[in-house]
Amino acid sequence: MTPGPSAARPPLHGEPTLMSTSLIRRGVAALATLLACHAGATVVTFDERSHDADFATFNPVTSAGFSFSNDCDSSTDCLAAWGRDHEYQGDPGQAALFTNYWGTTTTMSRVGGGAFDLVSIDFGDVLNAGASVQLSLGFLFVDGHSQVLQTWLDFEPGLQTLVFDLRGLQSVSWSTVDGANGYNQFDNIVASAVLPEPSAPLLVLTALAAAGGLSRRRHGSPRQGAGRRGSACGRG
Ligand SMILES: [Ca+2]
Ligand SMILES: [Ca+2]
Repeated sequence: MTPGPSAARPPLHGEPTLMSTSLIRRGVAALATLLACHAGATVVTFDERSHDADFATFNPVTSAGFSFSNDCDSSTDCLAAWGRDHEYQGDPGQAALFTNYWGTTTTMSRVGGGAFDLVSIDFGDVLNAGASVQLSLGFLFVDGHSQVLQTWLDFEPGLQTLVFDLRGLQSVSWSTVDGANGYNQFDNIVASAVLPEPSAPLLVLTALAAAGGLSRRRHGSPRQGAGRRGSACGRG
């Protein structure tokens, strides 16, 4: 018996597949949503370190998938946070971190390594008084090149946002190189991990699987989709 046109068989080499253009379009849209979900940046606030003592010390600090270590000679008290209501607290009611030793360098990298994009960091003087601070920042990129930036902070109490918008960093380091004191306070670091790019075949499979899921749901009974609604990123 000769198979009819609807019988399942693999497409021949060079033969158009049976997938409709609308199905492909839906798959590409689902893929765009998938990729957009990984593009969100994290804000590292250190607020989980807030406390009611005068100050508390740490080193290193990990927060929101990033590691912060300071090169002071001591091992565990190189970084610190003023109490949440302390007059020196750069993030009143919460926590910013500060360098606990004069002239030391703090380095940020991803926990476990890997590339990240850096949007901005809030900086201030350690006493939150508007003292003069000249920062030197060193950016190391995953492709091996580096960049140095020196800048003065403002002379106002409170933190100040420095915007960098740099992509593909391996680490960023900063230290106070001039000014009334050799310390600095930092908070609200906006950064995002760069995830490995899926290979082209995996991208296609992901798009087709997403399109297939949409198609099945479209043809299923209304009850099959009940209780599965969430955000476009599959959370919430
Ligand atoms: Ca904070
Ligand atoms: Ca300031």
